Amino acid sequence: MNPRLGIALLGVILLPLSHSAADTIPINQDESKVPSYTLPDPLVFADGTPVKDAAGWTRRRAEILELYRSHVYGHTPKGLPRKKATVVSVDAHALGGLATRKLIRVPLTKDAGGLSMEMLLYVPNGATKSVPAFVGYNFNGNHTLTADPQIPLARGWVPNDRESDITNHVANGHSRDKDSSAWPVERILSRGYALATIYYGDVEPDFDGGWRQGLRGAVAKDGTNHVFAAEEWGAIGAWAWGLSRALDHLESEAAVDARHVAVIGHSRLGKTSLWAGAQDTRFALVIANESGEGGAALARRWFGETVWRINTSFPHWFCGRYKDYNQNVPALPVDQHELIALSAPRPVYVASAEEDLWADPRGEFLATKHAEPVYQLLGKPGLGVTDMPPVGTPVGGTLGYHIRTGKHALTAYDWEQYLNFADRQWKR
Ligand code: GTR
Repeated sequence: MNPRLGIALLGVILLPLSHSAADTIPINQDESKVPSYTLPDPLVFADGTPVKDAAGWTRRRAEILELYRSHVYGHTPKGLPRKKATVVSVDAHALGGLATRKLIRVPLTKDAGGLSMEMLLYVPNGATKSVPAFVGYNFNGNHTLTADPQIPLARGWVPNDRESDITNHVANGHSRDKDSSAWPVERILSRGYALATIYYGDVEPDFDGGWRQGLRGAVAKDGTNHVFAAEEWGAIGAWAWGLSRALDHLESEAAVDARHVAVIGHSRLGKTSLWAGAQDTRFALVIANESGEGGAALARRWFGETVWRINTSFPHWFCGRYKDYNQNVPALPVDQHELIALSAPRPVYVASAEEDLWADPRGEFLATKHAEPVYQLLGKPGLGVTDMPPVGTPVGGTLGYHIRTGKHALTAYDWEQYLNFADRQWKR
């Protein structure tokens, strides 16, 4: 048979199949089934010329950042209002005197009484100079980190089956200190770091349509009638912008060394910390805890969550254009090693958990590894290992990585590695 005719016939036969595959891209969790794939090279410009030096990387970096804006997370609108934050309360003897606790209201919109986020800041007492800090969103409200009754309950929407609007959080199980295992506050403080955290729902409630109650709705010219164009920002973009506003305030806190602020996030909030670190180079260190698909995991590796699946479950996280790649991931002009590389030469730590197959631990390791050439070009060691380390064996130079035992969570073990990593990077 004429080979062209053969291919045409095959196309006719496969067309209905590939059409029905549109809603059934299977989830693979079998390493032996992962097909080979080719990653875009962060050190080759779109026109095919190689990046040769740091100046070249600056230009290539701008190119990759633009691709991420146009195809993955969307563009952050220009000229968004930035208003000074207000310190609402100060307790110089928080946590039995270990720290000073501040509650800070950070406005997100122009109008007084408009949308704002509430930041909880702990600074260790007794430091002789300003201290480095971690900043990151929490999932269920600032009040869930510690038992401190002075911390106001989260306002507005909090996830309860991730869709309802709840006013009585405590009655709904969002009790004080329920997330304390994810936030070893006293340990962080006793290691000499400040900790700033914000409830992510303050910026945008996390469901499809949540933007109407959040930042993206508040700043759209046509408000809640807005229809998003394909390259406009999604929720991850809005959350990332909020982290930069948190850093704006930290720059005004004399007790905080704002040149040494690490941005940290778990899971969807790890995707957010990577995107925040990529866009805002003031973040001196970036941590993505089990950030998975759309975070540190390679999109082209068919393992765990897929582009199609994440766009279907969480259509609001990314820009509209990202959906174009649901059935055609190889056409994506970027892959996630390049998201990590956008933070170079600043240190980035990626972490996985052994049982968190959904997030593709090996894909998270490989993305970190494939970001390394950019670090090396800039004179930094990068990851410094060839193979994925065994469970419970943190590795790294400017790029850090570990896989620990257990499930999808942010744990004291993870924090211990982040504290050690920050100590090493900042020679403490
Ligand atoms: C999952 C989602 C992941 C990850 C996780 C989380 O359902 O598929 O991409 O973000 O949620 O944020 O906990």
